[in-house]
Amino acid sequence: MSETSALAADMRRALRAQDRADLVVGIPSFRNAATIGHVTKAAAEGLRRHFPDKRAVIVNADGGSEDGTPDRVRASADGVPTVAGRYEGRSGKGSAFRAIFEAVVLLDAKACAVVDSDLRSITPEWIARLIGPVVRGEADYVTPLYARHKHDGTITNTIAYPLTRALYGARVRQPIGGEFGFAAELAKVYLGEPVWDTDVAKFGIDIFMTTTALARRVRVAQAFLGAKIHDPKDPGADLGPMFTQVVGTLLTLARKYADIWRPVTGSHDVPVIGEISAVEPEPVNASVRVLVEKFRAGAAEQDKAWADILSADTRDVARKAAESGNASAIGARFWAKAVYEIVAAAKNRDDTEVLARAMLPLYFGRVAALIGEVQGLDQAGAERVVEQQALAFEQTKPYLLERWA
Ligand SMILES: Nc1nc2c(ncn2[C@@H]2O[C@H](COP(=O)(O)OP(=O)(O)O)[C@@H](O)[C@H]2O)c(=O)[nH]1
Ligand SMILES: [Mg+2]
Repeated sequence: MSETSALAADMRRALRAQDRADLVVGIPSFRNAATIGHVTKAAAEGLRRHFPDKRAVIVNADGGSEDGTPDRVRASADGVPTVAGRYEGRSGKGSAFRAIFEAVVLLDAKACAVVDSDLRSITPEWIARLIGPVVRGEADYVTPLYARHKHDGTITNTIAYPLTRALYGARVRQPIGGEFGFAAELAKVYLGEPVWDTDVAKFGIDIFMTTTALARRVRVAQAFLGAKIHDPKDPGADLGPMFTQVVGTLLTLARKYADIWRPVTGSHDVPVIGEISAVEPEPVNASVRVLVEKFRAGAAEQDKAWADILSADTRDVARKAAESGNASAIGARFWAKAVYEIVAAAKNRDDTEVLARAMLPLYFGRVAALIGEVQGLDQAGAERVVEQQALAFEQTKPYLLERWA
């Protein structure tokens, strides 16, 4: 049974007790007491400095932290009205966002920004750049653009960015960055979609928001935010569940929006808000040894699934690369083809999570290969490698269309 609301009674009451608002800043959290105070302070200061004439409310939707996370928000809001509490329903970031969308509607707000609670590098300017374009009527959906260390954002770099770009034709560099700005109408669209029992309630939320915005052809802009510094995750150690949630959602949506992406060829730039400047992000660790081991173990585990999903050629190359521990065989073109075989398999299947799990070992292999490809390169050099890979996805798209048909 699907919950009809993610807002618990006490949060709903607290929101009703507020006057209506123009702007909402939403902060999802789960055990972020150490960092959320700084995020709240930056949000409050951004609202005060950049939108002095607007009425704003900060909404913290928490997953039941025992470390006092919502208290830190209340204590750090510097006089900006704040509603902080626990959301209802499945635990996950997406349920927290659902509660925030509902708060936007209840407060009759016009625009909202959401920011992660583990951010160290957020400044008041982020709020201006995320909500400003929506307030000024220049965009309906704003994605972040930041400098990330070359080993951070591996799900973004290997699949979310290149696949979203090739499917929907928009060069949204951080489709799952976590920080977004959007118009209230879009929040209503999100609430109306029948996704809240799926991985969208978890880490599928970001790709759901971006894909829905692109498929509906709303006006999208990217906000340059400098460097993203947050609690880092090692791609080998931490990212398996997040990968299947993001990719499972991506595949489900590819199925739903096939009529929209099939005619799209090439891609176009998405406007950037704010001056892009060079910034040095903090290094993120990635263990190639762990990645290659996960590639090997996952390949053995998924061998039967691969037989159903992948072409004989692709399976053969992937198997040999995994068995010999030679991840460099998972180059950009090969990776694009393998991804497309899995996307095409989603045409006639509901179990996209199974398909995402079949892709996971290949992703570990691809990340290991990519770490090799960007070795010794600076930020700009690594960025060029990611762009080359995105081009490979665009150029290989006819293969997807062929397999889809
Ligand atoms: N409410 C809630 N928030 C979550 C949950 N999982 C993650 N978040 C929040 O979602 C944001 C992004 O999560 P994070 O782990 O930093 O993911 P990443 O930065 O994408 O690797 C943070 O603000 C988290 O506190 C959850 O289960 N419930
Ligand atoms: Mg984070």
